[in-house]
Amino acid sequence: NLIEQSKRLAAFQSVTSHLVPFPNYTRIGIGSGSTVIYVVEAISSLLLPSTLSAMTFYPTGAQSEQLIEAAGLNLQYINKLPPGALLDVCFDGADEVDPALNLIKGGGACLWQEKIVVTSSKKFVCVADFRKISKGLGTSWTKGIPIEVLPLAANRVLGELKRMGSLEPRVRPGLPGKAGAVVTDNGMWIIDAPFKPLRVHGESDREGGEWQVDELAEELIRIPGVAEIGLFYGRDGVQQPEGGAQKPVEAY
Ligand code: DER
Repeated sequence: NLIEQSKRLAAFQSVTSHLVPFPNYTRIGIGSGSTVIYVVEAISSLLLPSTLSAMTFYPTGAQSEQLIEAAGLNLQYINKLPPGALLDVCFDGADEVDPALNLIKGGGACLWQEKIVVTSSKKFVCVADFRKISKGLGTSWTKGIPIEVLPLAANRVLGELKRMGSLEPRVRPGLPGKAGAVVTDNGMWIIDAPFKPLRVHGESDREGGEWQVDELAEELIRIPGVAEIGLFYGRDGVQQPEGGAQKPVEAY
């Protein structure tokens, strides 16, 4: 169908542009979700076996790890990266992309390891089909900003989010067959916190609950009990960690 075709096209285009021309890359990060399945398919089909055998692939969670293994690619974990070393490139999806390439991520509850891998990479290629492009985060992805939290602190965080103007924040329930909350690969819970669409530039209207994306991110990450947030910065975002990228190179 159209959506799957556009995801696959975006994935093949991103690998053609950001990996095929660089056979000397040795460390590649692989994100989580359904679009990244096509990224791994593209990598397996567009690169020579001899090139692939010299590359190592770093996952962002259990699903990503399975993708790498099923494709017969060399698997390694980010904790094996020498301190100060960076991956050459990482590919990951997004739930929503604003004009400054700020992202909502975490629809697949893998945001914590994703942000670690993204910020351990020299280049972050965000693979996002037409549905994800929006004028302000929260416009098309209305489920809320995914926030990874310590289960013990979930109620405290919910209260803080409501105080900040989140509309009905809630702990993400498990799917049928899993009583209770979604438990992430890190043993944590996810809270989805809907806000009014985030402003790309300018300042927040805190009283009105209309936040500017950077200002909201800086408040959310400080709430005690929050492990990581599903807001990733684009080009105009806050200073990137030394050497690591949070800004996607392209949104396809
Ligand atoms: O959970 C995540 O961060 C995923 O990368 C998600 O944002 C993209 O998932 P999709 O490719 O299935 O839309």
